[in-house]
Amino acid sequence: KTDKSLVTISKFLSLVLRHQPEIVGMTLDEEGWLDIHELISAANARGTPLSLELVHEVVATNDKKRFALSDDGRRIRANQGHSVSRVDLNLNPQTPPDTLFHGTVAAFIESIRASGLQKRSRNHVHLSADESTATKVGSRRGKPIILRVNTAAMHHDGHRFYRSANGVWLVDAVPVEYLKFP
Ligand code: HQG
Repeated sequence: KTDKSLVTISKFLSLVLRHQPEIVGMTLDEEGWLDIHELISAANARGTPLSLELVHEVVATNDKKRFALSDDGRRIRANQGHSVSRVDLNLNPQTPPDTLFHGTVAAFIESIRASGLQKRSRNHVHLSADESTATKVGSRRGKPIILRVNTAAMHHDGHRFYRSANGVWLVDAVPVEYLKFP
């Protein structure tokens, strides 16, 4: 298997497990899980070659640890990034570090200054623990701009933070008064 084929499978799994399970005729459960064997059958029926071995390899080697297996190994879900609004990952609120980072691009700055960070199509605003990760996130869209988030103040003011299994910080919104622009 080439790295490229694993990336293709990771993209397919992200699409199904975060956004559009209906493309394989499936529905995520309330915590975002799908039965792996049902997923494999559904993918193959749709012409996307998938096997248990490939699923395990993608889960184990994925650069951002995007997917998790259930304890019994029978189900799979995406660790974060969902747009399926029904999904509640059922994470416990956690105290964030005093500062987190958000990587974005210049085209969005005016709007962010007006309305803060909004979750847009996803279920949460995604924040990074370090600037280098935020830089990578921003670079997906162009020249990155890094915003610093005063998470200590947000936490003090009662905003709830969650940390996904792969280390991404999640919050409902970041009002503009907690943002520091470069
Ligand atoms: C922007 C990837 C205008 C925000 C990454 C971002 C991450 C606003 C875009 C994960 C805004 C949403 C999520 C406002 C926020 N006005 N624009 N008020 N508030 N935005 O993709 O954080 O590889 O939904 O700055 O690594 O870019 O898929 O969020 O540019 O972890 O696993 O609206 O996706 O992970 O974009 O990325 P996204 P994101 P994966």
